[in-house]
Amino acid sequence: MPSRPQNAANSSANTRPLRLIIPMAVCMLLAACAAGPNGADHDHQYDSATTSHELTGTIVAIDADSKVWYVNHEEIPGYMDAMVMPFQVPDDQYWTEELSVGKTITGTIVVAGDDHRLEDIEIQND
Ligand SMILES: [Cu+2]
Repeated sequence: MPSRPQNAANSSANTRPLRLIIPMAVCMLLAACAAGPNGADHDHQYDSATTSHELTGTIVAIDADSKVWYVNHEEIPGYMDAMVMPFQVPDDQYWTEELSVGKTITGTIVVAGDDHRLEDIEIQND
């Protein structure tokens, strides 16, 4: 007579590891916004490709948060057609009370590679 195997009536805790396998779907593909280097020093090496040109234009918009002027500049003969272009103007000395849309400005556009800036700015009082 074969003895029946004793049923495991053993009610001891059937401890199944309750592993919550959370898929780490952390998609960190947030492309770094290629915003300009805010507050970073301009320590570029301005090489011989740097050019500078006198510029006259009219301020058509001002973005105080980004410290940007949009300037509708006249043609720069042999270099650039007349156009509206943004200029980063980080220097507080140019953010005066006389700064406003519609003002005529003169300055020197300095171009080095992808970088361009405005120097020796004068806001005309006309
Ligand atoms: Cu331009």
